[in-house]
Amino acid sequence: MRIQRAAWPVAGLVAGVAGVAVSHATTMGLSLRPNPFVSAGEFAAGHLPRWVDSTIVKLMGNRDTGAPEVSGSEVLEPWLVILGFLGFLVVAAIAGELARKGWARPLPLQVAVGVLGVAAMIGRYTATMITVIPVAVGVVTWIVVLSFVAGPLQRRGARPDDADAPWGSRLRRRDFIARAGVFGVGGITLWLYGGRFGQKRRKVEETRRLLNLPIREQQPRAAWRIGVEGVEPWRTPTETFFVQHTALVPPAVELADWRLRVHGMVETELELTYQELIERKFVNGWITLASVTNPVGGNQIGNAWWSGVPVSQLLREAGVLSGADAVLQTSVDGWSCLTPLETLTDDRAAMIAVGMNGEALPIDHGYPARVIVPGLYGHVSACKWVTSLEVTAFAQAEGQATGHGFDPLGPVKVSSRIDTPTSGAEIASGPVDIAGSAWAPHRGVAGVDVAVDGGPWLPARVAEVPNDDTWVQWAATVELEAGTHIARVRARSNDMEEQTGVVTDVRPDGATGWHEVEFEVQ
Ligand SMILES: Nc1nc2c(c(=O)[nH]1)N[C@H]1C(S)=C(S)[C@@H](COP(=O)(O)O)O[C@H]1N2
Ligand SMILES: [Mo]
Repeated sequence: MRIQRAAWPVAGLVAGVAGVAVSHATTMGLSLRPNPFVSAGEFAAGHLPRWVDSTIVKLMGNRDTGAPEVSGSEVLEPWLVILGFLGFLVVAAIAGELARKGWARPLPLQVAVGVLGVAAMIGRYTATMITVIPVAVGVVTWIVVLSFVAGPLQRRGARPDDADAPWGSRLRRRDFIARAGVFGVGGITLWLYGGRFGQKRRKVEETRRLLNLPIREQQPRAAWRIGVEGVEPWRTPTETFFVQHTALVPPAVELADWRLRVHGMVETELELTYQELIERKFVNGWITLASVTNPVGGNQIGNAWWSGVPVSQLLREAGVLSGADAVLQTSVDGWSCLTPLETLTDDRAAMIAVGMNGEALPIDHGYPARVIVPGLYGHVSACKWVTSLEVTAFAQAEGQATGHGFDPLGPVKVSSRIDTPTSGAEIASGPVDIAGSAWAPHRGVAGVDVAVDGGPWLPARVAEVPNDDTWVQWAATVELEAGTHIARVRARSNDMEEQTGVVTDVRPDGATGWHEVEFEVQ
């Protein structure tokens, strides 16, 4: 009888530990930094009342040591993490006890803990969906394991002979002990070894950070900014640059294992190590990368300072044979795309990029090397973690990415976006600044027009740009009466293509239509 009473909290503990272990392993596997307990500890330590902080510093008596000031929160942090974990174990045991009355009983408690965990994660870091995954996975594991381990303790479904004393059944007791044992041991093992997940990525990340590349840094000039608040930065910060790939987990490539092959319809095959690649002539350039899947007004577009080796140089070294008109780029992860040969050999700055915004290429953006071709959408050109360039012909080959109903040539369409005002904004009366960006990569933007409430197109001011491969910032100032207004934008490329107002979907060759916003002037 006594054993049976303890069995419920034990089931709760086992389930809780399993949940924490799975959450921890997921955190590591996704290479997010701290698990929810560490996040919560850091958060709590960062919000200590001042008197707690100063008391600890006094207790530490580190005035006479001459050591650098230790803050109370730094001292307390590891203890807060442990405290949080112990607190969780108590809650887990209580959840087990609650399960006695039915499996759904502990649910509110478990969900509440999950909400706290999510709050801890996004309170400390940027609120991306991915930081929530380890907590969600952990809570679901906790719930499922609890009902499974406690299953044999439940009266329901008992056989007639043991209906009155479920614990009296030896079979059920054995069943419970087996389940609790397996999940308990499994949970603790996973907890101890879960740190191995994602280890490779952390190691690769370490190497990447210490790399010293011959990159010439450049900051955007003031003249490239239109100077209106609310416009997306002209240089997209790496942290907010859009990320698109089919791989669930981006490949972590060690430099020693990486090679770039140039082969196919060439006179001489090349196989370069990373070192051999970066010893070649370097180019740097401001280039805007857009995705064909970017909807009108969307953010699947970014502008960065890319550094690398011209593709044309490698192709020249290899010697392209006649009859070739395409290059099949293949990634370490198996993704591939077919790129028009001409765009890799003409005057544009197509490159094997190893640097982005003055630093070694981030893993998510294709470390150690990816291709960037000015003027082409990513799906036909921007192979990340690239390892092979096969010179071929469109008639013979097909890239994986070109088989999804998207245009195989992939030139970026002339397009534009209003960043401010945002849709639904309420603006004070007076002159209104309407501003945003416009692009026609490699052709360049010749002009931008704005129209308000279906009125005539008015030319916008356009900021300077260093070259035709980037987007431009634009702005127009209009006097508007109080009420609801609609603003639209259109751009024109240097080769006189005007952005069409005809609305089409992103398939097959990129969305069209004018971006418009509706806002309120007070
Ligand atoms: N290996 C690999 N490379 C890839 C992709 C991919 O799924 N796998 N997606 C492509 C697409 S569709 C785009 S738009 C760009 C996006 O590059 P980014 O993630 O650096 O912004 O990468 C391209 N390169
Ligand atoms: Mo894309």
